[in-house]
Amino acid sequence: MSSDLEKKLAGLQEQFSYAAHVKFFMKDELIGIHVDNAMASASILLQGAQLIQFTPNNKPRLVWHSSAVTYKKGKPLRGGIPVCWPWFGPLSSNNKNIQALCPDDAPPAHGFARNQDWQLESIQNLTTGATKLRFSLSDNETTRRYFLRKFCLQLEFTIGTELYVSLHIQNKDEDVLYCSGALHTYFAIYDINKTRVYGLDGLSYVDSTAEGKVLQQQGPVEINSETDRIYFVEGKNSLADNDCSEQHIKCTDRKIKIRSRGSSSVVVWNPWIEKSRALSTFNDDEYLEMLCIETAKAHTDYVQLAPGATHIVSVSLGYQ
Ligand code: TA6
Repeated sequence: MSSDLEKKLAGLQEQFSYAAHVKFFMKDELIGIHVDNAMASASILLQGAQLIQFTPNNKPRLVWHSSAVTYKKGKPLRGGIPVCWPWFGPLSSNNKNIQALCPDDAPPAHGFARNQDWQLESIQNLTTGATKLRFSLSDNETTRRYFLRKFCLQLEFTIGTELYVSLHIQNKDEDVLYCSGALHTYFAIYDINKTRVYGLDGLSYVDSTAEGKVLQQQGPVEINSETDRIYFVEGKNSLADNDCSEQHIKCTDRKIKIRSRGSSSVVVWNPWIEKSRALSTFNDDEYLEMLCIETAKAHTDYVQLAPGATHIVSVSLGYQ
């Protein structure tokens, strides 16, 4: 454990000594916070403000991560809810306005937000028994290498019987900010061969495994090969209560409800057999127990923010 990390850990423990049901931890090169309250448990790393597990009390783990993950500074972790920002996927597959904001010739896949240390701003023990945490990331010397805009990201988690996550993206620059991204949630499922995703029937999707061909979903989504799709849910960009997109994952003994707001695109990903073998920090057979359903602003559903404006993307997930 390096002395800088020890000092940072001790500083956080002192700063947040008032908060109940939380404990800071160190895992290899990373610091995280573990929440264990009357409703659920969760673990969130400062790097990427990345939640790596969420388990409602007396229920199976809901948000999954690979048992092969390593906890190395600046290296993305495969699992939990990585925050993909300021672009989704390879920069080259994004709108030209987003590409124009990145001067670097080696842009990281899914942007830099998940590789940066975020600031833990606040912890609240709510009267409901849930725990609310807020993290922030603002532009800095490193981000300016990859992105020519001033910004402030705020990421809020409410750890209760359900998990609520909201990402606030604020343009702090004098020029328009273009970006894309996703809350790239990895769900723990019982068996991919017995899993169906409902709520996408009839929607168009871009099939990333078929050179971006646009197809239409017929019935529930079944996974029986590498699946990497961006579905488009029309007009779900406001935060109005009734204006959310909802999907369900059904798998033998489990039914998971996903409700997203401020997002008109949903990514469905499972690497299946061959890709699992090629992926780093991912075991060959782990495709059987995970499925990504991602609340996104991806492809043509990207964000255009006037100076000072904010866009909010949120998702709530839980067992039905
Ligand atoms: O969300 C689907 C996807 O874009 C896949 O194409 C695959 O690359 C996955 O994300 C994982 O990305 P990562 O950069 O974490 O390996």
